[in-house]
This record gives sequence, structure tokens and C-alpha cells, in this order.
Amino acid sequence: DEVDANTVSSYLKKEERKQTELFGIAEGKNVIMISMESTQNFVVNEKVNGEEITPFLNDLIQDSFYFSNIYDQTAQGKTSDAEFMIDTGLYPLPSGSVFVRRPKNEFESLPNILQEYSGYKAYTFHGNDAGFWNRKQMYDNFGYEHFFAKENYDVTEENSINYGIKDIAFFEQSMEDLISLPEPYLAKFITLTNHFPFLLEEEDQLIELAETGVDVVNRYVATVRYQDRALERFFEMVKEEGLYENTIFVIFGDHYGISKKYEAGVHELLGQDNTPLNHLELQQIPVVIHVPGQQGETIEANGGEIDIRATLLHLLGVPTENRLSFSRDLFTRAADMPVVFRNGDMIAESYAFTNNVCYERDSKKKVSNKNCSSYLKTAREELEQSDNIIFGDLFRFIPHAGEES
Ligand code: GP9
Ligand code: MN
Repeated sequence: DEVDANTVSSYLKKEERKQTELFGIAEGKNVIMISMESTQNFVVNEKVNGEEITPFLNDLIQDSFYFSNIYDQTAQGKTSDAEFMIDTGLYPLPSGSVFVRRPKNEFESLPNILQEYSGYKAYTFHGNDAGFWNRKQMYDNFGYEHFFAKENYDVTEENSINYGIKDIAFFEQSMEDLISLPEPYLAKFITLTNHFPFLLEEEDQLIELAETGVDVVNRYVATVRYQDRALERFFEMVKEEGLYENTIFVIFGDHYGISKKYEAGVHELLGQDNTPLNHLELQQIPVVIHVPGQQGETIEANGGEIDIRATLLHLLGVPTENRLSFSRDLFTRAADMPVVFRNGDMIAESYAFTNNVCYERDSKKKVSNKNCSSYLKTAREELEQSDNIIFGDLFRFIPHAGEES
């Protein structure tokens, strides 16, 4: 209730939020967000048989902000957890998906913030059924104007595989609706083809399969490569339609694609040992923010998927001082703030905690758990406060930034 709401408010307001010269560089631009299914960061700038897995993304990164140390923080809600973090700035739940468990809560959603800030309208494009992950209901709650889901697309045997319409057809068929949206808009695209078990017809195989001992990984390389081609096609069309210049593009992997069960293939591909620390590092997802005309820069700071939201708001010039959110702008994120995982793991600047062991990251050596304890305390507090907000539906009691408090 209100007492809990005050506790959460004061916890989050302790933190200082800094401005940089990048604040507002994308002010007023349309926002195109692309959630790349199951895309891990190890594919970026990696080659198989001498061929880049993601040639388009690798090129784009040259002219983009590339956040090269960002971790997947999703839990059982998978794609929906990724969406939830970015749309609300809260952590996913310890079990299940918030989309399914708490679709009627009050949230300070990204669509609502952008609407309030500058009249943005928000839309989602995705080839699966509108009811999957209870998206339709949650999107209505978040304030999306419309969800262009499966029934919006011409889905045939020919143009679909696995979960549904293939990414190239998906982007091509989305264009007509994209160009008709009132500006400014937030348009979220969620890809589908690079989903386990990573199936692809031969005609769509644009790279030779990898040759590790794990077929899932060998196929993954090809579905990621196909998705990369779909992104390239999308950018071609966006340029043809004259939408490119006035848009900020936020592109990220939603979560891991290769689970522990198949990870030996990744270790083999990358020539690394199977260690708990390597497994933890493989939870990195690519995060790329492209602002046309802006010089490229790689930002190596540690961060989590949840931080994408504040980073975008920073570039759009939306003040977040009075927002209650666990998202921290990646340009200024404090180095000693751990990246928090739902399974009890955490990553800090010099230490990482996984499988109940504290590691020194530089030496990769096990060290006394004391070295991790203050970070673990922060991690527990973060998750507890976030869970309290969700389970108590505390935004009902917290004045929104736009309102008088
Ligand atoms: C389904 C797609 C995949 O619509 O988003 O879901 P996932 O299994 O990754 O949560
Ligand atoms: Mn997913």
C-alpha cells in the first residue's frame, strides 16, 4: 500500500542521474525498436568459415552507439520479459511472465511517457498470434495504439517457418502500415525466425552451417545470418520511404538462444573452455542504437537489458528524474552498480557471482564470497523493491512524474 510505495520511492530517488552532451540528440525523432529473437552478442563480428555471421549489423555498429557489455536479464517470460523491462523499467518476476500474471497493474509505460512528453503514439509489429504471452491485453494496458499481429499479415506455407512468417516477409509486409503511422511514433518490431530450434529452408541459408559437434548451434548461425539479411532489407526500405533520417533505431537481442544444454557448440565455435564465467559472459546480448548522422562509438560499460529504456529516454531528451524505474542510462551508469539477474547471479565491475561462487573477473579466479557481498545486497534489494511494486501494484499510490505530487 502507500507505506510500501513511499519506501520504493525513496529507494529509487537516492540515486543521482547525470546528464551528458548526448541528452536530447534524437529529440522528436520517430523511434524504431527491433527486438531480435534469441540473438546473443557472441555473433557480432564473429566469423564462420571466414564469413561474418552478421555483416549488416557489424557495418551498422560502425556508425552507431554499440553497447558491448550488456546482459540478458530475462527469466521465464522470455521475449515478454524483455519487452516488460524496456516498457516499464521494472525487473521480470522470479517465475512466470508479468504479461500473463499482472496484466491489469498500473505501470509507467514507455508509450505513456512518450505520449505525455511529446504526443508520441506507439505501435507493435509481430508475426505471431496477438494472444501469445498475453500481449494484446498488456499492450492495451501500456497504451499501445495498435498491435499489428499475425492477422495483419499474409501468412502462407511458402513465407513461413517455425513460429510463423519469416522475417524478410514480415518486414516487407509491415512497411505499408509503418509509412501510414502518424508521427512522431514508437514502432516496436519483434522478429521471429531466429527461434529455437532454428529451422530454415535451404533457399534462405545465406551462410554455410557451422561445423561444431552441436547441430542446434550450427543451425543458429544460419538463422542469425538470415535475420541479419532481414534487418538489411528493412533498412533499405526505410531509406526508400524517406523515413531513415528522422528516426532513432534501437536494436537489441531479446535473450539467449543457445541454452546451457547446447552451449558446448558455442564454446567450440569460439575456442573457449566450458566454465561458469564463460557461460555468464555468453549471456550478453547486442545493444545497438543508431542515430543517423551521429558518429559511431563503442560503449564498454557493463549494463543490463533493463537499462535500454533510460538510455533511449536520455537520447530523446526526456527527463527521468522523477520516474520510478530500475533502468539506468548506459552513458552514465555507475560502474559499481551490479547487473542483476533473476537467478541470484550478478556482475559488477571487478567481480561476478554465479553458481554461489564469487569470481574476480580479471584473473577469472574464485575468491572469497565477501568480495561479492555488498553487490549481492544491492542485487537483492533491487529485485525486492521491483517485486514489491509489481505484487502490490504500487504505481496506484505513486504520483506520476507528469502529475503534482
Ligand atoms: C513469440 C516470440 C517468441 O511470439 O516472441 O517467444 P519466446 O519463446 O522467445 O518468449
Ligand atoms: Mn524471444
